[in-house]
Amino acid sequence: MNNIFGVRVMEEYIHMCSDGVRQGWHERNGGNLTYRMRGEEVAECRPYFRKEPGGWVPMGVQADNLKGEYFISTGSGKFLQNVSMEPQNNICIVEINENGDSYRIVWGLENGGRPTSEFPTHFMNHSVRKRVTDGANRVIYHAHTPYVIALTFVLPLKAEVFTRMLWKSATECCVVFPGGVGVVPWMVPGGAEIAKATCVQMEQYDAAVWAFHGLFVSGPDFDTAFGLMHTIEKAAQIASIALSASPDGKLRQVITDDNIRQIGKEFGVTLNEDVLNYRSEDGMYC
Ligand code: 2HA
Ligand code: ZN
Repeated sequence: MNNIFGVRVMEEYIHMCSDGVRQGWHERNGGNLTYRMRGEEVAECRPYFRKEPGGWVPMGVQADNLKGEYFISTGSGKFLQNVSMEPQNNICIVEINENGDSYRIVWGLENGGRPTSEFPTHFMNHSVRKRVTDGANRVIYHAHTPYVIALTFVLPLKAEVFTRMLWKSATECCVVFPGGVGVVPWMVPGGAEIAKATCVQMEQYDAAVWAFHGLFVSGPDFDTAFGLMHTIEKAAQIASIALSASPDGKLRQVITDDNIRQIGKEFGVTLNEDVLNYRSEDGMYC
């Protein structure tokens, strides 16, 4: 196809938005997706860039390791369900300036608009994930995953508790997120505080639960990031159903810590030992 939608990275990005919508994670304008482009992807898209890019917009945050980078981003207030129908009006490509503190739109949002309201949060977390993964992580994805949200009403808001419950919800979960998941307490969305609190978690984890809000994940490519979101949400679904089905909220039998260690060994993954050694005070949560 002789336009920007024929470029593979754009196809994959748009496909992922639709995948999230199909899962029921993106009511209205809920959720957002950003991708840090490779140089060759920028070159493939450049012929379709605006003749005149938008003006520089200060972000209120700064990152040295993202100077001059290009990101694909969903638009603020845009519905992910409309991305596949009219990508040019619902997503954009932004360029970061040489100070690493402002962006300008070089493609998309043809009817006006700006990148996602969570862009400062995504941007700061891209910076962390780029650093801690030696440049491997390129995707940041936020979704309103209902069962993860439901669990934040009943489990203590601690990374170790959530990780243990999610690992023990289905046998292969600990292989998909062996490092565990972080937890961020309730915060106002889109602000500097949630950006900072999430960055603290993303130093260590590639996923962070946002209490009463959803889930925030990172990955090297679209499939891995989506798969992480999907696996965690499905584990939360199983945990929610099991906890609801139990008359006293207790689980009769679970995957044991030894079972988890066995899986780690067989699959050759390094499990977060702090999580395995954690014991909740009342022993109720796995
Ligand atoms: O983009 O999900 O957290 C809307 C949101 C903000
Ligand atoms: Zn949200």
